[in-house]
Order: sequence, then C-alpha cells, then structure tokens
Amino acid sequence: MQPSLYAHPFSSYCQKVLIALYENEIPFTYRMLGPEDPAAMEELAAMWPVKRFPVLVDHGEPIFEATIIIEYLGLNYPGPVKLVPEDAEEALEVRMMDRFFDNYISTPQQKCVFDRLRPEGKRDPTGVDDAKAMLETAYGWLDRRMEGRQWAAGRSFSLADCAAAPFLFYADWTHPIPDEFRKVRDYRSRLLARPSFARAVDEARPYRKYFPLGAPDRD
Ligand SMILES: N[C@@H](CCC(=O)N[C@@H](CS)C(=O)NCC(=O)O)C(=O)O
Repeated sequence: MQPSLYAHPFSSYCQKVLIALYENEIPFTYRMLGPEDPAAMEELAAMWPVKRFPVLVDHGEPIFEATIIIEYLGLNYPGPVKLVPEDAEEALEVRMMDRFFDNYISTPQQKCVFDRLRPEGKRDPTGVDDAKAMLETAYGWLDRRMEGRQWAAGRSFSLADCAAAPFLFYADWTHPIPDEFRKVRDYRSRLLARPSFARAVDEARPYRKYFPLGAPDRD
C-alpha cells in the first residue's frame, strides 16, 4: 500500500515534502486538508493532536516533521535523487543547512504571517521587527554562503534545497530579499526553475488570494 500525505498545497512545509516526493516520483495518496474533506483533518487530529502538517502515514504509522518525512522517504522509498547523502560528513552539512532554512528563514517568516492573523490589539510589532531583522541577517549570511555554489550544500540538490525552495519563496513575499543579496535572489530563481518545486508552486496558485500579507503579482 502506498503512503498517504496529509497536506495542503499552499503550505510551505508541505511543499518541502512534495518536492521530495516529486523528485523521486514516489506514488502517494494525497489527503488534502481543507473544507472539502473534513474527515482528513479529523484523522490528522486523531493521529497528531498538534495538528501541524504535513504528516505522512505509512503502514498505519504517522511520521511528522517535514525533515524527518524526507529522511524517512530516503530510507524507505529510495530513488535516483539522494536528498540526504550517504557520506556521513556530507549529510551533516545538508542537515545543518536544512536547520538554517527552518530556524532562520521559515520561523521568522511565519512569525510575520501569524502576527497578521491575530486580531488588532493582540499583535506583537516588536516581535515582527525582530523577525524581520532575523530575516535580514539570514539573507546576508546566505548571500556570502552561496558564493560559487549552485545548491545550498555540496554539489547536488538535497534536503536543504527542499527546505530552501518554499521558505525563500514565501520569505521574499513577506520581507523582500534586498537587491544587494543578488546570490540569494539568483538561488531563489534557480529553485523556482527546478521542476519539482515549479510543480508545487503551480499546484498552490489557486490559493494565493489567501496569503495573509497579500501575494505579490509575480512568481
Ligand atoms: N515543524 C513542522 C512545522 C509544520 C508547520 O508549521 N506547518 C504549518 C503549515 S505550513 C501548519 O501546520 N499550520 C497550521 C497551524 O499552525 O495550525 C514541520 O517541520 O513539519
């Protein structure tokens, strides 16, 4: 039986996993979370009361956290694209960059978005300023890091790039990557041209109107 993915196409963490599935053309059942299928959300909540997604279910067992799902797919559904290198030292660098994109790009980006969803008067402008400052610092560091590189770690597309693609995509919508960080902007464009991510972006197009900060008319 093929695995099931509880996910939504507009979610950055879900896109991270979808990229991995598409890279190796792994067959899966898409349990789309949304008003059309309330049972999917009920099943998710029963398995994982935190109710964050994506969650992969394989042989009746839930696997959560996007990074761990990608590691799981590499072990159980290996394909031609090795997203976590077999060499332990190379794998460490990939995991370090995956953590970078999660903690220092996605987390501050989500802070800005979640803040906008709060009612007026319950917002946290200082927290949002801090989050934007973190994004600026992270962009600057990444710009230096990307000198001479095509992908975030090593020479090939990896787990780290699965994280970078949706996180830089939405981070740029949230707090635009300044022109001076040309290498980050070029890397984001390279990620957008990768067929697996281009497919995820296309599948999410119908939901752009729901982006809480207003989606720009590009990408
Ligand atoms: N640490 C989780 C984060 C997942 C996450 O934040 N997912 C968002 C969608 S992008 C979510 O579930 N949002 C729903 C909510 O917060 O209730 C992972 O790596 O998978």
